[in-house]
Amino acid sequence: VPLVSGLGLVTNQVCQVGAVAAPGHPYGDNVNDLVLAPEVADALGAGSPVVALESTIIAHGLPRPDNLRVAREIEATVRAAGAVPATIAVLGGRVHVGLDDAQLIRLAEADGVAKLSARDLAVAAAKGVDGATTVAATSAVAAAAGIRVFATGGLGGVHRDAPYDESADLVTLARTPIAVVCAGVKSILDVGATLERLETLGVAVAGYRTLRFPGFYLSDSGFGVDWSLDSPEEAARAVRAREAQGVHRGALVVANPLPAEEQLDPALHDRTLAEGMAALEAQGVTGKAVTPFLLGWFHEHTGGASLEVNVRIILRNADLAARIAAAAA
Ligand code: PSU
Ligand code: MN
Repeated sequence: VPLVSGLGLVTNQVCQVGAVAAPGHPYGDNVNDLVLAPEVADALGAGSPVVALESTIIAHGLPRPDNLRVAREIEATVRAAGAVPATIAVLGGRVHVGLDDAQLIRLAEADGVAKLSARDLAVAAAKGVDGATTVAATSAVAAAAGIRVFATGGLGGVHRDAPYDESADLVTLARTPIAVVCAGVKSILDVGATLERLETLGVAVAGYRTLRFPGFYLSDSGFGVDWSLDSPEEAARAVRAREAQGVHRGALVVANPLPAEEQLDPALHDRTLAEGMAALEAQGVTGKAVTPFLLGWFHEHTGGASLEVNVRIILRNADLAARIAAAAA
């Protein structure tokens, strides 16, 4: 297996990403052992737009068989908006940046795919397992590969009830230079506390064409933000400015709300969430199982409405992320 410095030289091999990962990228001096899909390697080498996509949505966030269909639709949406999709996942312990269709199928259909945060990547490599990457792991891998923009559904954050539970998405975004397009944080969380933590951690937050912070299934979480970015070009200028300044090493969250007419009915949302929280406690679900449990609860108890909304969120974010990546390239 050849080891080559620089992107775009080796495909589907161990690729040692040395020197400059992407123009001006602050992680350029790191050395990474990543398996780049040929198309992703070529795009990064050429400075063409690439959008990172997470795999926890596929393996744990969406029910089968919709998950595979949606995973393909997300990639198609990124392509249609002019960027190369790079779904990130761990296969046989190796960190992959960009999956082919057989690999997507493996992730969507296999049982026992691990849910991997950034801290799990090295142990997963030692164990040789398959795993899906959360926002934390995906953003860390993407930034290390020189990808500037990442699309997901909703970030993890501070959970509502004791025992205290805060997603590693927050601290990881604090030290990861990437733009994350999402519909805010999942509405199953304590949104106010999560926004406070994002501020404390120095994660930049801007609404996309709004000063209201979106609430994932809901267009408005009830909280505001200090900034709005009003076009892909303006968001791309922020991406480039951060790189040029070389001061702030954390993420830029671009919070893209669903139009009000496309959100989940707020009354149905609140009722389903209250029931889901009660079920969580009754069944003793804790830790990393909480988020998949609550998302699954919504999908089962809204007659498919939350699934439809979740898919729309992801596709809209994929489209916007691709436009930002194209404008930044
Ligand atoms: N957003 C979705 N579906 C998901 C998730 C986010 O629309 O499945 C996943 C993301 O991977 C996120 C994770 O990083 O949930 C958060 O899990 P936890 O709260 O255990 O950190
Ligand atoms: Mn947790």
